[in-house]
Amino acid sequence: MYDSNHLLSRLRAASLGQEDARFAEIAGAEGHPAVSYGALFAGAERNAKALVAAGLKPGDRVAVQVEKSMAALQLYLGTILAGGVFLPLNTAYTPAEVRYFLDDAEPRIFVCDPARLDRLQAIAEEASVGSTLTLGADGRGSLSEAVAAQAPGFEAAARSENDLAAILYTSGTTGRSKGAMLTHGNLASNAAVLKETWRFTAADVLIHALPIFHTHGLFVATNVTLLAGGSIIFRARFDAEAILQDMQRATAMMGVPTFYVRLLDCPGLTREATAGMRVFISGSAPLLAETHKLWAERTGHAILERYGMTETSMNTSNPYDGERRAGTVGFPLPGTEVIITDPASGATLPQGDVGAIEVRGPNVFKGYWRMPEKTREELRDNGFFITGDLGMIDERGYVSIVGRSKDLIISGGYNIYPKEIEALIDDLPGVQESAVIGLPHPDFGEGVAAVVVCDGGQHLKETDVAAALKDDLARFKQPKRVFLVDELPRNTMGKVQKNELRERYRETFQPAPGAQAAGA
Ligand code: MLC
Ligand code: AMP
Repeated sequence: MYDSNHLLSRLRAASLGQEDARFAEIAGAEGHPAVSYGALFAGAERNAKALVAAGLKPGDRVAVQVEKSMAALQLYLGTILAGGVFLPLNTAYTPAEVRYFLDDAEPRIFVCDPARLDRLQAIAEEASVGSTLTLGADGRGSLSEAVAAQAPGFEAAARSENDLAAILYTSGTTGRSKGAMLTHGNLASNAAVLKETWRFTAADVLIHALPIFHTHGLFVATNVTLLAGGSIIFRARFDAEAILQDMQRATAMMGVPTFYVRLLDCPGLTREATAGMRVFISGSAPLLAETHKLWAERTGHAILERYGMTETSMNTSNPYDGERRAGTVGFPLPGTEVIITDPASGATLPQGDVGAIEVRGPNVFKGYWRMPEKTREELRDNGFFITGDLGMIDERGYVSIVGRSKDLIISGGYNIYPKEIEALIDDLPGVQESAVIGLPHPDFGEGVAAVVVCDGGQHLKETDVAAALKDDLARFKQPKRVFLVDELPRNTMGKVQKNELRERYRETFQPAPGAQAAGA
């Protein structure tokens, strides 16, 4: 029934005929209800029908800003089944941020939380969205009603590997978010490679505590499990103590480094507690070698670190068998090429040199939505994508990321582009200019701080800046500290020296000397 749909036919293959097999345990819900594969896909089919009834045609975007739930996952699968392009949005985005995505992507359908409908309905109408539906964390809403009215059974829309399956927005160095266009082939090929590389099978039970609006939780965790016919323990949010309990029944976990740092703070994290676990995978942000070491000492497991991006899905991974080298992101995945180039000339550098990381393979996206120039700047004619990360490949072939050529902060696995925040701060009355930087943070890896120069004679306070950003920026992007200064350090070319600022304020979020470090 799904044969003509490139991605869904693959995601369904392992569970065909296994209708009663468990796909998920809904952790935290009363009685921990289980969802079978049969129920998962019946729900996806109902969603597909409801979307088509709401006007969806193949190729149309379905923008979604809803809390994590099984119904939201079925909406993802239903969208693909109906030939739509899934466009998930971070639940932390403010209406001002959502407005940009709706204007830019022109979705046919927008699904939001019923509690936010009042504020978002008008925005959706102004953006000419065809139909706005709701889906709450409790499963209620107009989409849920439309879905419940449908019977299962749906002839999948024909989609080939080059058709779009999703658009995921990723912030840009200019402050304007870019929609990364991911095809059926991108997602299917990456999931297949990861399933093999990490040895996922139907016997696996994955702890799924990541959000489902990003590549990591939506595609890596979910698609790999589906492809293997395994199951997940589905948690609405990260909770270290609850996850320790989950490890009694699980075999695998995927998380951002903050997960590991927080778990290390739990006295219950021991060899015994993790004895049934097969693999711990980390990515989305650098895992400190120290965290890797502490984890191995406490649990006997070497965390398997991998490297990916919204635009490329996963590129490299430490080996399942063989040494998982702390501080490296392992080898290029089968089918993916990684080269290190001279940032200025683009020439490939000799092994061991540090340069720009470029990747090519079936995982690499099709380009940025309606941004041909941006696409040309970052995606070469020969298929190599310039990641914006700086790195090297050692004599054994392990890739290390040593820095970024893009001005980017990664906080708790979320990407934050300083430019977006600086533009808002610079617009505030009384502000002359600002520089937003990432500083070492014991929990989030990097924490956002803003350094602000006031207009002569103005006496702004730190809290004035924070209050002014409240309604415009998602909470995780808001500076956790604001410093008011007389001037910003500049080099002879007039460029603001962010390195100097990072050095000056580097202790800001660090625990006081003598206090116990947060696990890392
Ligand atoms: C929450 N806060 C954050 C934050 N998360 N601030 C900065 N960075 C973050 N990541 C804020 C909250 O708004 C709150 O602010 C305060 O910090 C404490 O919140 P919390 O309750 O402790 O946060 P929590 O809900 O526990 O979330 C932390 C987290 C979450 C790490 C679990 O951020 C998370 O799930 N991150 C994963 C992101 C992810 O999936 N990335 C993958 C991207 S894909 P206040 O002031 O109100 O108290 C990708 C490609 C790849 O990168 O390679 O995978
Ligand atoms: P995103 O655009 O949100 O998908 O974030 C992608 C970026 O996250 C990459 O370009 C890297 O800078 C970073 N990243 C992902 N995985 C790792 C990792 N294992 N180590 C260091 N950085 C990583």
